[in-house]
Amino acid sequence: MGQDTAHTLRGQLDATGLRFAIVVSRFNSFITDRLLAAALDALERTGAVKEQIEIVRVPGSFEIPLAAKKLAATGRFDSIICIGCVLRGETSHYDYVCSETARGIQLAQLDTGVPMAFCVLTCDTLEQAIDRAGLKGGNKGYEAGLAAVEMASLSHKLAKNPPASAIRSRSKRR
Ligand code: INI
Repeated sequence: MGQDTAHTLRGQLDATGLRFAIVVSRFNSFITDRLLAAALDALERTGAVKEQIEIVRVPGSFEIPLAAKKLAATGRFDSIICIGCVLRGETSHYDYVCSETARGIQLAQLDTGVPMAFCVLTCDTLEQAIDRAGLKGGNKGYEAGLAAVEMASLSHKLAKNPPASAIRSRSKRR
């Protein structure tokens, strides 16, 4: 059977009616603010309006997983975008922050079932980060925004569940 004939499920790039949280680290905010702007642009271009988006600020990347997990546990969001920027210093601190942040975000999405887009840059230099936050390498925030929309849509299809907004308006009616 060719790929064209196989039944294929995929998420749609349509944010209508979906709710998003964006967890943003203040550390290296020169970079994370640019990633945030691009993530918002991606959500808006796919149909989200500001009432569907909540932004939560945390001190550094290491704090992102806990905030993301708590937001997911509220049941109010269809997808969460995690934004940070870790730059290599002279010690092994960088390695711990990178690996625990990535591991924590992965665990948080697996534990809660709420998709989480990973937009934590892990760079050797500020120049590398600048390139990925809007210059040479495009903007990873935009990619993360699109991934969040696609995964929210796919996740509802896989679970045959309505979006969180539909659950909330149904319970309000009761
Ligand atoms: N946090 C970052 O997001 N990026 C960094 O580059 C960074 N460095 O280099 O130290 C960083 N450290 C802070 C860390 O994320 C925590 O906020 C801190 O350890 C307090 O828990």
